[in-house]
Formats: sequence, C-alpha cells, structure tokens
Amino acid sequence: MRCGYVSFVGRPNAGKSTLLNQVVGVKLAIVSDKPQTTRNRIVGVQNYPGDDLAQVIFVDTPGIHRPLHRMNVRMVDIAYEAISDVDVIGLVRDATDGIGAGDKWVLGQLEKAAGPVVLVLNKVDLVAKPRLLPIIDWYRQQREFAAIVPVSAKTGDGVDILEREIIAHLPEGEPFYPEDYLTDQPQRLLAGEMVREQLLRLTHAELPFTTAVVVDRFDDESEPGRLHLYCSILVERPSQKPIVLGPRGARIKEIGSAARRDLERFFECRVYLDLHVKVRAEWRENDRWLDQAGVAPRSRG
Ligand SMILES: Nc1nc2c(ncn2[C@@H]2O[C@H](COP(=O)(O)OP(=O)(O)OP(=O)(O)O)[C@@H](O)[C@H]2O)c(=O)[nH]1
Ligand SMILES: [Mg+2]
Repeated sequence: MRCGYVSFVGRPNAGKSTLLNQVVGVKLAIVSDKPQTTRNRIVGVQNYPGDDLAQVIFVDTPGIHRPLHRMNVRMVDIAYEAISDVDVIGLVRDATDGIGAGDKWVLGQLEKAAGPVVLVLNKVDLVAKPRLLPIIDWYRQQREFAAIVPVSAKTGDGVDILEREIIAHLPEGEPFYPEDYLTDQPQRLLAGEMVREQLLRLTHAELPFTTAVVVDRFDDESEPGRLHLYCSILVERPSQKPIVLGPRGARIKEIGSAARRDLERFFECRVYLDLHVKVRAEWRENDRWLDQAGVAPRSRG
C-alpha cells in the first residue's frame, strides 16, 4: 500500500482547484474564471482500492504570481511551502496558454521540490492534441518529469491516468488518516468560501481581487436542523459597496440565495445566511484581516 502527499501547484487559473475537486469527487475548493481565486492551502484525501491501493493526500494551492500586496505574499508563500515537503508535485499547466516568463519562474521554484514532478497539461478539452507538442517539447528541455499527462480537470478525461502515475511515485506506507477523512478545512472556512465563490461569480468583472469574506459567526447549535451563518463581505473603498449591493440590494440578495443553495447542499441542512458589506481600506495589507479571511500560511497557524 502507498500513502503520501501530492501538491498541485502552478500559475493562477491553471485549473488546480478544479483538479482537486475532480480527484476527491467533492467540491472542496472554489473555482472561478478569474486568476488568484484560491487563497489558502486546501487538503483533500482520497483512498484508492485494488491494485493501486493507496491513500493520497492532495493539496491545492494558490497560483504562483508576482505578489503586489501582503495578501499575495501570503498566497505565494502558501504555494512555496507546499512545494518543499511533499512526496510528489503535480505541476498544473493550462494547455491553452503559450509558453511565457511565468513558466520559467514556476519551474525555478520547483528546484526546491524534493520529490518527482508530474507535468499535468490541463484543459485538453479546449485544444487540439498537436498543439500540446511544442509545450511538451519545451518542458522536456527544462527539467526531468516523472510523467507528462494531458487531462481535462473539468470533464475528468485522463485524470485516472494521472492518479495512477501519482500513486506509482508515492512511498509505501500505511494510511495517515481514517478512511472517511476528507479534509482539514474547518467548516466555517468552507462556508465562507462558498459565499466568496458566488461573490466572485456575481461581481467578477468589477471586483476581481478586492473582496474577502469573513465568517463572523458559524452557529449550528442554536437551532436543530438549521445552520446560522453570519458573514462580512470586505471591500476596500466606499465606491465598491454599491457594486456588491446592486440596485436596491438585488445583487447581494442574489449572492445570498445562490450561496445558501450551495451551503444547504453541502451541509445537508437548512441555512440562515446573513451577509453584511463592510468597507475596510487596505484589508489586503492588514495581517489581522488576512487571518480572519483565512489567507494564512501554515507557519502562521
Ligand atoms: N474547459 C476547461 N476549463 C477548465 C478546466 N479546468 C479548469 N477550468 C476552468 O478554468 C478556470 C480556472 O479554474 P480553477 O480550478 O479555479 O483554477 P486554479 O488553478 O485553481 O486558479 P487559482 O486558484 O486562481 O490559482 C475555471 O473557469 C475553470 O472552470 C478544464 O479541464 N477544461
Ligand atoms: Mg484555485
């Protein structure tokens, strides 16, 4: 039996979170069509039976980019931490992008990787196979890869091959977690992320990076069968508040009902959701707000 840690790392928007959700079969990480969606380390544990008997601890990470704010410094630190102490790296690469400076930068960071690196060429549902060849050639010239696997994280195409390659490179060992263990994400953080996903979806064009969700209260005890969730949506400037609220509060209402549907499905109970917009100038530079918004490298606790 094999057991070990696998980090999905790469540029923003490559499909790392979509891939995590696909391999664990549960939506643990939120996804959006804008880069820099993931802001923390998200663990998902999957057990494999049969010939590939294994427990794999998958780790999704924020995309590697040039950090311009304290928030982004934390995000890339989380990604770098997830490179150094794992058994296998899955370098997730959007196959629809041409080679650029970002590729070199990410590969440079992977020099700290102790274990083998598997190159995951993602979004192959969008590109013709021959277009993968120059990318594969370029990567092969840069370093050694344990395997190069084209996948579609979205459709699941090729993901079983990727899982087999990963398992083959894990050390032998007993499982670290019980079989029903899924994630170390606290429920309140998962809940806040579900709200943030709808916030991103419904304000995406106007406010891609300047919002956060802080869970002020997660109360599943006061009322049997109903979760009470109180969240603050942080914006940086007063002018951003009406964008979240929408005309006569229509948009925040839409965010709330969409998030409530997801929360009810995930937590399998009724949900009372209270959303409140707060202006917090420079929250992206403020350690206290970053901690509360769950943007915290492991070394900070
Ligand atoms: N067509 C297609 N779209 C995909 C695939 N994988 C991811 N996407 C889309 O690509 C976008 C980014 O996906 P994410 O999973 O959020 O990417 P990420 O690498 O986690 O991004 P960050 O968290 O910002 O670093 C979303 O719109 C996804 O739906 C794929 O295999 N095919
Ligand atoms: Mg992500």
